[in-house]
Amino acid sequence: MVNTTIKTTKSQEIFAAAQNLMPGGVNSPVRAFKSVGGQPIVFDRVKDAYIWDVDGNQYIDYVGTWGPAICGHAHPEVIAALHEALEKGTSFGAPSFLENVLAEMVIDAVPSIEMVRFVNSGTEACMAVLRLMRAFTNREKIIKFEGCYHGHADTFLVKAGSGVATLGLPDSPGVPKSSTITTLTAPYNDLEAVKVLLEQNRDEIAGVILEPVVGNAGFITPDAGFLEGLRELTHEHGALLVFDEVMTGFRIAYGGAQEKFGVTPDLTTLGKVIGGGLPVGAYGGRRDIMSMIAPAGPVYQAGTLSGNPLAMTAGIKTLELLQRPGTYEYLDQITQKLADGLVKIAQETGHSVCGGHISAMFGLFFTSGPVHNYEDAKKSDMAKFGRFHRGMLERGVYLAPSQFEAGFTSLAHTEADIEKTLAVAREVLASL
Ligand code: KE4
Repeated sequence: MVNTTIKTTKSQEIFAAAQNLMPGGVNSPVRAFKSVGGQPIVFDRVKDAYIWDVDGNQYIDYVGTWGPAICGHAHPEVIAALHEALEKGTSFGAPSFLENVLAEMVIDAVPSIEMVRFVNSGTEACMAVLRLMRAFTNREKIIKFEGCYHGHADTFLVKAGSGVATLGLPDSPGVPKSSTITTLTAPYNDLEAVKVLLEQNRDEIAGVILEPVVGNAGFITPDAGFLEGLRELTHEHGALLVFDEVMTGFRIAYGGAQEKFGVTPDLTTLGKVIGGGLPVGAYGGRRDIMSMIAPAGPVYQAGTLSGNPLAMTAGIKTLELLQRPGTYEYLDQITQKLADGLVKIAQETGHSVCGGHISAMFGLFFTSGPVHNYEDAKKSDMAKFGRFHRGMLERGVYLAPSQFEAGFTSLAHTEADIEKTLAVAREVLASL
């Protein structure tokens, strides 16, 4: 039996059955709660900032289906737009005006994007952008950063973050050496390491790809000058700069981290928010580079459900909601109250912690820190994080089930939700 004070009978029954049907009982590893212990709760429905599990327990949600629910779950205007779209069919596999609409919104919003291609996940977007950067530069090697996660394509599964870090699978079986031999890694925030790699592999690096604010090694922010330094170094070496904004896009700011920090990459990947909870990924950037993508150019990439009308509809409505005045001020205000409150309460109850937020993204490490990179993040007390996670869960607060993830707020989170979360956190932290 799981040592929990909340009634989770139905969750346990369903999850037990799931494990005979799907590997680990889940369709994405991090959902299995492996690193925090205990069993996951099985969701029944979500609305606004809340989750209800199959046993009827209610939770304040800080995962937001890993980012898409930035306007709150099941926003009435998104649902209404989807109902209308559904009447016209679920998939076309042909051009539709909706694709033009969302493409124009993305191009208008994201500084680096002059042209965009929609796909069905962040992984697909990162796979495509990898092929594109290699084709454009006629070079094969890439530089990524330890702890950053760019989806599960072979080439990126090297010192990756998120579920890979959580499960301690820095180099997953089944990934041939030939796929990773061209992947060079550096510590996040270490410009000197990047400079050395570029010089040691002169004229061989197609590009540098990173999360401009890390969410997959826990929440790690770029040091002052780091992003600007990468922009200069990649220019100097004829390499492309790629921001993976699958998580940060439209969350850190409407124009993403590149707008917030004023650094414009050559290519950007997106996902999550732009699908409003339906499967969408995207990659885009300079017109001269994107024009290489088939059928305009020779670089092949395709997808049956790419630009799906339902996903486009949910994305369009979500971005419309985010464009409303006061959105990012509100997100910053409530997330600051939450993140600063959690750090303060943890310190008051005797824990070594560090953490913070940028806009609607936050994180907390059980280490005095500071956390500048993945090595620092790995020094945090994972066991304590697991106990914290379970304690919060039992009191109706749903946090990401891994130290190597970030937290997400939404426009639906109220001041009262934040107050309640901080009160629960004080109780849990005092008991750890
Ligand atoms: P997806 O293929 O999961 O849509 O996107 C991959 C991806 C790419 N780049 C970044 C920066 C990402 O954060 C992600 C996916 N994020 C994880 C959460 N850390 C998705 C959750 C999961 O794997 O279940």
